[in-house]
Amino acid sequence: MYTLYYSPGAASLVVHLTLLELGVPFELVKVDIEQRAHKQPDYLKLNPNGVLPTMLIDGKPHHETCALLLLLGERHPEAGLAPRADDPQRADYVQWLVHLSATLQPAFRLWFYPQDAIDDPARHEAVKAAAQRRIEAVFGRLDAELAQRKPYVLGDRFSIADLHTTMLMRWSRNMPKTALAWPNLRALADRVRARPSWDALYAREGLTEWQR
Ligand SMILES: N[C@@H](CCC(=O)N[C@@H](CS)C(=O)NCC(=O)O)C(=O)O
Repeated sequence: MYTLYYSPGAASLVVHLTLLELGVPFELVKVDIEQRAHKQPDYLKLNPNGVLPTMLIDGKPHHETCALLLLLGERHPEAGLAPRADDPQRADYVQWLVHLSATLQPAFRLWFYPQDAIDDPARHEAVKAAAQRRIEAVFGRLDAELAQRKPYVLGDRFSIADLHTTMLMRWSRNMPKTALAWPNLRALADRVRARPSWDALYAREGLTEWQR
């Protein structure tokens, strides 16, 4: 049994979407970021980093988006959303997920939280400009890779890597250049956004922007 601690649209979104795609039972607990509930002792006991997501797996708390995605894929091989350890596509799958989490996601963090990098508010715009350059560079490279593999990250095979890519694309929706400007990324996001899980996610998280 899974319990996902989430905030609408946050990094928890891709874990939520993966749970919906897997069709497994789970519970949701909304964490009020505005009220800083994720920095309170009760939540910090679950996730000492004070960030979303956290997921209870059989009652035990775990965190880190990429780790949760890898775990879910492995725990439900019958769903076919992650290549198994002996599958030739496994290496590309793990590489793509880790690249998103280790390179693109931290650049987005700088865009959304420039105060992580530097206290002086007068320099936040410069931090955001650097983050934007990094984000656009990654999207450019991912688009070029997708051009070789399309329509999905693993070619013909749909996987959790497509969900993660689409969530991070969504985060660019209010940036000067959104991820939809890259044609292969856009085609991928359109496929993901056409799935019933996407509408279910929007209904359950109360989201509206960037649904289609
Ligand atoms: N490395 C973590 C980062 C998670 C993260 O930065 N979550 C953001 C939401 S997208 C958060 O909790 N922000 C609130 C804050 O930092 O105060 C992961 O991948 O799970």
